[in-house]
Amino acid sequence: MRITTHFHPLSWEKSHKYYEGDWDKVPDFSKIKPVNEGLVPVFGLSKKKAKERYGFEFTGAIRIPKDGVYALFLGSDDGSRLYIGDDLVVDNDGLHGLQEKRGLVALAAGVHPVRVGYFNKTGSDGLAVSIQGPGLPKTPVAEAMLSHRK
Ligand SMILES: [Ca+2]
Repeated sequence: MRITTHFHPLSWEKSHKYYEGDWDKVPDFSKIKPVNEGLVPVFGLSKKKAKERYGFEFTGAIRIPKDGVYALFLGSDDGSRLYIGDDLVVDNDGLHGLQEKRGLVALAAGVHPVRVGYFNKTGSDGLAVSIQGPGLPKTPVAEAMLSHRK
């Protein structure tokens, strides 16, 4: 656990890249050509084109209200991974039905880069990202907490 350094929010876009493929784990999306990409308001699967064998990578910036230890929750079917900066904070990877994993990270007040990788192989799908921290009951990460380039 460490305090992630601040970065300039205007250098980041809140976006998604959509992929199609057959994976058993979240792949290295940087090595795969996306089918589609664009801005999205929140983490979610609304931009999917297929029901199975697809994935997303979401990037953006999350606004942290005050210094403290935060819990990040990642619920998914199938696998997902959440990074703050370069740190893997929640690892919910692999083939499984809907399940939630939690990770703890100490964060300074301010804006931090966040990245979520997700895939669904077959059957049902789902993705939910939540946060809990000092004075902040567990809540889905809302559009107001996420930044993108103006
Ligand atoms: Ca599935």
